Amino acid sequence: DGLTGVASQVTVLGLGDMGSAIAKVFVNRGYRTTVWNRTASKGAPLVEAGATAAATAAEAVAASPLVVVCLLDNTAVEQVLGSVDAAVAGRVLVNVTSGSPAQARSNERWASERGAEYLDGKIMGDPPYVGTPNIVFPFSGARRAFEAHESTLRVLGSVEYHGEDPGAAAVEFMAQVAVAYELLIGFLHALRLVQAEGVDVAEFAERVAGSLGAYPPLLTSFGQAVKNGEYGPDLGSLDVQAALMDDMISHRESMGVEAVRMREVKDLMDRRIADGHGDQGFSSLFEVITKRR
Ligand code: FVH
Repeated sequence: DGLTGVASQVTVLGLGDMGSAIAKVFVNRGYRTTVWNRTASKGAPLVEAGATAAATAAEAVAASPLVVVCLLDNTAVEQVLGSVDAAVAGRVLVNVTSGSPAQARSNERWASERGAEYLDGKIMGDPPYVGTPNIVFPFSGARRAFEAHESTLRVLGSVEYHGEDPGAAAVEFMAQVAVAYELLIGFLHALRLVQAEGVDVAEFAERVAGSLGAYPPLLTSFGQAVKNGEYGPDLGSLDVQAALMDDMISHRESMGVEAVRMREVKDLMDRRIADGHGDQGFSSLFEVITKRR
């Protein structure tokens, strides 16, 4: 069964762009790979490459000790696992479908009630990078299952283990996605702003790309400041930074560009200053984010 030893047989449920990339890597690395997809025709290229197509999800699960689930969302996961039900007994389920920590914990309970072990995984990267170190898979859940199958999971890319809480990988994933979305939506607004001022957006993007090298040390110093609750005047004191905010906001508004994020920054700065911490820096805004009035 899936709870002992290294698997040479793997099942993949879900053959969208990501599931197909995962299955292809297993086939290429010599794993006896069984695949299943709701729309069966998507399995054809994998069968041609050497995989075996199962007629049902339950048959696919029965074929291998290790079962990787890669579907659109948790609703699809619940539907597909519901059709499999007791056939998961003795299997290790590795669910790499995007979803929340609560969903991961609920899936773990479902698997455990049926005698399966559950690992929640998330995917940070795109399908072409599967099988390379340039895609990251955070995992969490049963340590025993992770350690038994770590070498197989490493075939997929860079692997991190975040502990026994099945929700931990989703916590990491959702926070990393949030950082990316917040950064990128801010960047798109900046592109709107410079374009409205007649600046070449591609050239501006190149300059921003060049300046991103300054961020890693800033992020790690913010992490330390928040952890220790000790805030130096990073990016300058808030008193000085706040003096710019009205101009930032009115410039955006004058160019017809959304200013909601700049208003939020100004509001946080004003509150931190009102609390008597105008001598501290940007990282200290963490304190007012967590203490809403
Ligand atoms: N593709 C990417 O770049 C991102 C990278 C970051 C992580 N995501 C997550 O990976 C999961 C799968 O994404 P995907 O790219 O493979 O998505 P699709 O190509 O749209 O394939 C979706 C598969 O899910 C099946 N499916 C959907 N609903 C159901 C259902 N109710 N019952 C059974 N299967 C279902 C769908 O089947 P079909 O439409 O082909 O019949 C596909 O196999 C996802 O969580 C991303 O957030 C990928």
